[in-house]
Order: sequence, then C-alpha cells, then structure tokens
Amino acid sequence: MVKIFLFLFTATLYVTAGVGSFSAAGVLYCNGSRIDIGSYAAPLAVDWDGDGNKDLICGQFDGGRIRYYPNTGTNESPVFESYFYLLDGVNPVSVPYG
Ligand SMILES: [Ca+2]
Repeated sequence: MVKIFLFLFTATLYVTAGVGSFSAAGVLYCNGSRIDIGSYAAPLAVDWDGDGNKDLICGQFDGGRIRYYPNTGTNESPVFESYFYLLDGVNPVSVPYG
C-alpha cells in the first residue's frame, strides 16, 4: 500500500534558500478509505476544475493512467469523495510507465 500524504506549506523561512515550513503530515482519504495509488504514484495538487480549491491529480504505475480527485472541501481541509481517470475524450489518458 502506498499512501498519499498532505503537507501544507505554512511559512517561508529562508526565501533565498527556498526553505519553507510545513504542517504535520496528513493522510489523504477518499470516501472514507486511505488513498492508495499503488507503486510509483506521482501526485500533484492543482486546481484542475478552476473552483479555487486544489484537487489531486495522480499518475499511477498501473496502465500509466492518471487519476483526478476533485476536492469538495477547502485547501486547508481537502475532501475527496471520488476519483475519475482523465480521458482523451473517450479513452483513459495513458503515459509511459514501467
Ligand atoms: Ca478545484
């Protein structure tokens, strides 16, 4: 099981060195279960749907598919209720893997 953790950026300590301060790790859940992408997960927090809250986009090893978890909560307390595979219109988007 590979878990996805969230560390909120809380403050910049040394701007020139690019060092920041982060919150304690928070485990991310989707519909009550820990988010498990499997091996070689590649998570990215980005506002995918433009509602102002960062969503979770995560590449997975299995088939090179990309999951999209819409955030129905806030940036400080994200809530993920479901996920979808990104599509190229019809088929799941797949990137090289393995
Ligand atoms: Ca969003």
